[in-house]
Amino acid sequence: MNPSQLKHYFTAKDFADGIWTQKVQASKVEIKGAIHELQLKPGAEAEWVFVPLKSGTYVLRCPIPGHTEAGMTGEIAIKN
Ligand SMILES: [Cu+2]
Repeated sequence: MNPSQLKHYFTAKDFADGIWTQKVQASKVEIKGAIHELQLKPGAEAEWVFVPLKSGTYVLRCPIPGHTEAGMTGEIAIKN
């Protein structure tokens, strides 16, 4: 969910290679197949259903200039 007035990206290098995407659901559209990146426009909401394949810790960030520096980062840990 992106509750702000700006668009944001959700980019996690390597993360997309370590999962199997079952579907991405947004509004009335369901997308199936390999997904590597989502862009959420202001107010947008999307559901990403996936099966993790590889365990590891992946860094995610918003690559828009200034956003990573402002702390728009995170971590996804997949454990098995
Ligand atoms: Cu951002």
